Amino acid sequence: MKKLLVTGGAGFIGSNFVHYVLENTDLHVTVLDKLTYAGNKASLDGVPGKRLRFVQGDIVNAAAVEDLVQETDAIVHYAAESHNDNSLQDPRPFLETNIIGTYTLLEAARRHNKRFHHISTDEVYGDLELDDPERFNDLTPYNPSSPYSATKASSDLLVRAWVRSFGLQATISNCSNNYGPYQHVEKFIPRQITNVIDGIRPKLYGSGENVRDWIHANDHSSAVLTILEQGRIGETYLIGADGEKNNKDVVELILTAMGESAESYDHVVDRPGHDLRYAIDSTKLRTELGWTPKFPDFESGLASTVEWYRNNEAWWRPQKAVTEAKYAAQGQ
Ligand code: NAD
Ligand code: TDX
Repeated sequence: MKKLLVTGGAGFIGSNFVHYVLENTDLHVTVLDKLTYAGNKASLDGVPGKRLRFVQGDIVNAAAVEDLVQETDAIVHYAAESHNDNSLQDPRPFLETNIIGTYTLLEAARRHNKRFHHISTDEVYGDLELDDPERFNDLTPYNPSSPYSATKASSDLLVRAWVRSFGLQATISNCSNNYGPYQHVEKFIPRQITNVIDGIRPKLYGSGENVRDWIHANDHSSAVLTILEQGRIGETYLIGADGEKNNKDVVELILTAMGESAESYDHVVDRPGHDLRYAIDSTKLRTELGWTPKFPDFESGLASTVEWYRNNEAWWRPQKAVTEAKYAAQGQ
């Protein structure tokens, strides 16, 4: 394997993956990204440029995809509409990119017999009670709640069907909530960090008891590369770093890390259908492929993420006002 096609490589997790691959392997990477509101070419600044090619294009467009798939060795598919709140306002782009876009790539990969790795989320499994002793594993039944997670579940099932029906050489990974540099300010952690920088009180949906299982984006990248290199075809691997925290605790940690009082946040209107808790059991990935996270300490990872947003205001500033105006219109 010498060449990778990375869809959505100008987004949050995709760009972290491109940095990781170019810094840790000799692979050549082509990024295919539509540059929606969530894509930013500047997220790829500073990578070893000779092994990176950037192509602006839409994964829904079969003609745009065809040659790029033909000339690569493997496809790592990150491109998606990714924000739950947006999917509640307007689901259509989610159906187009997440379902039809994945279908378009699968057909091209099938035609050219290419290795395919599909990036997905723990949200396809629905949510858990706060006191449920079980965590999600690759046998947990699908039970998505939002338009976003329903489209991700659809795309996972398409990949499984292409493996079974057409013998596609594919793997799937379902990861928990990522944090780290280059995450759009619409998402929970960057929204609150940039709010504090701007002197706005952080906004907690509902009671703030909802639990997310946090993993540093760098650990997600190392897991994906491990699966790409060593994963068994047709298998699903869950990626997680035992990082469960409720939203209230995360907001308090952000405020404290930024030198503010831990109570200076507001409760706002809850997200409709808000999943209560996600939690990943990543035993299969750890025992079968020997993967372990390198950034298991959430508090120090959060502190370096705060530093990144303090030092990279030019990267996030253009998105901030428009994002907050959207939230204000929703009472959030
Ligand atoms: P993001 O919204 O930050 O980035 C998505 C990228 O895809 C952007 O660069 C955007 O321009 C691009 N894109 C969107 N539609 C496209 C299209 N039609 N054609 C080509 N490019 C298109 O998302 P993210 O948070 O980096 O998530 C990336 C992937 O990881 C998604 O598949 C998501 O479901 C999955 N995931 C995310 C998380 C998380 O915590 N953020 C956790 C688990 C899985
Ligand atoms: O201002 C906020 N206040 C708040 O309390 C925002 C933006 C969010 N929240 C809550 C909602 C969630 O319980 O914080 C939690 C995290 O919210 P998001 O960052 O929107 O992430 P989530 O909905 O959990 O989904 C994320 O993880 C799974 C990614 O956005 C998805 O792409 C991924 O599949």
